[in-house]
Amino acid sequence: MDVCFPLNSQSSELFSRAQKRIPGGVNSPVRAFRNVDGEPFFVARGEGAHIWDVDGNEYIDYVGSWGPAILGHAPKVVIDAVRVAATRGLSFGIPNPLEVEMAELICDWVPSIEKVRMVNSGTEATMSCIRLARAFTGRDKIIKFDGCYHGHVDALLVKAGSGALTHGQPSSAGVPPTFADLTISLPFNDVELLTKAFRENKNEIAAVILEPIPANAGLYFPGEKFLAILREESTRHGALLIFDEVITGFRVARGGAQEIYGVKPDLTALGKIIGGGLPVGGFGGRAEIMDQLSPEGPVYQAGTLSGNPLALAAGLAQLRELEPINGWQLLEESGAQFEQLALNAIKDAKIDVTLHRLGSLFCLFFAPGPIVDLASAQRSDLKMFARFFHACLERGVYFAPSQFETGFISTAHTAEDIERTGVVVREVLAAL
Ligand code: KE4
Repeated sequence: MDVCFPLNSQSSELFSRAQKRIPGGVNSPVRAFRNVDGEPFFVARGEGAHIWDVDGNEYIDYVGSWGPAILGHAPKVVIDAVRVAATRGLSFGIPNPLEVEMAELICDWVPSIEKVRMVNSGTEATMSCIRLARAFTGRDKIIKFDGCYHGHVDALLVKAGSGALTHGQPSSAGVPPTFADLTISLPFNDVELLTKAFRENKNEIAAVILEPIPANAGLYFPGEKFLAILREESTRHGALLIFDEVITGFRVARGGAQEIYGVKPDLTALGKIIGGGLPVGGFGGRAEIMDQLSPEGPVYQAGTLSGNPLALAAGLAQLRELEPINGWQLLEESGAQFEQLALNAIKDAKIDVTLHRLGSLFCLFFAPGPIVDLASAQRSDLKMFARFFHACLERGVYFAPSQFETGFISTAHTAEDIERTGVVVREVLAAL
């Protein structure tokens, strides 16, 4: 691939039109390139690990639609499944066989999930988990962690990560103080403050919700026993433990982060990968909790397009493809190749960069380590990150346009793609 200096006349023209009719010109804030003082390009198409913008510039894509594209863009198995499903009709609002197949696959791959309900986004999944936990426990308060992002749920837009953090609204306007007051946000990995919060809110905590591997303030990891302690403390205090595995689910392992760390949550939120690129979320857990949901129980939760046959056809095709190709092994090998190249480049660079990587997830913090929570992630040099981002983009490598996001490698990234990326990262870090 030649070094490309993005021509962006058509993207610019589209962006100025978009800004007239769409707030910020985008349908989701993270796409706005605000954190990197830039203007977004507009994508024309994607194939495998590559995307092309409307001006014909080609990029190796490490955003992958923020997680769903674990097989890369337009994988044949998914496209074929969607094509067949589409000829049968797009939506019925009637139970369809794919809903049963998806529920059985999720429960088989994630043993903590005895029953599951499909929704249309990760936000709907976490929102429903919160409502369910409050009903099941009869309590109102929620514990979350600074920098963890769980979608744009009122109850969880308190010190949130991802775009909320990127755009300086970790605690969003429009959330009534009475809602926010029911959410206690703590520093991730801080066991002392966790036990204190439980002590000071005795019998009032309905649930603890977290990304078991936080990926929305950059990528960092739970301390040695942190997840096990969360499990013990939640059980001790009669609170539910909710793992938001919208990013990690089916990516870091077939059974997600809970498989890696051997900790069973009471509820799990899912999304992204399970839709194969179409709008799907899901949430599940212990049957006695899930059976509180209408029409079985008193907790109402619904959706016109929940269990949509096209979206489930895409998600099932994608998930089922991962096993025969041993996708998780492929992702680990590509992740390790990227890590080695990046670490070598960092070693020779004259600036502080901390690389975190787990499987196909990675983040380059422009800050010295250790990075264990939001506060340490916020030490990053955002201007340096922005320069890094644009210099890589000019060389045909598209990383997430924010320091407070995570990179995604797919099974479609070839050794050559990653080799090329290593060369670009080395060149750019050396020039910063
Ligand atoms: P959605 O409602 O965007 O499908 O999912 C919300 C969500 C929930 N939980 C976790 C751990 C998530 O990462 C997300 C969404 N992730 C962001 C990117 N970090 C989506 C990108 C965007 O907001 O446009």
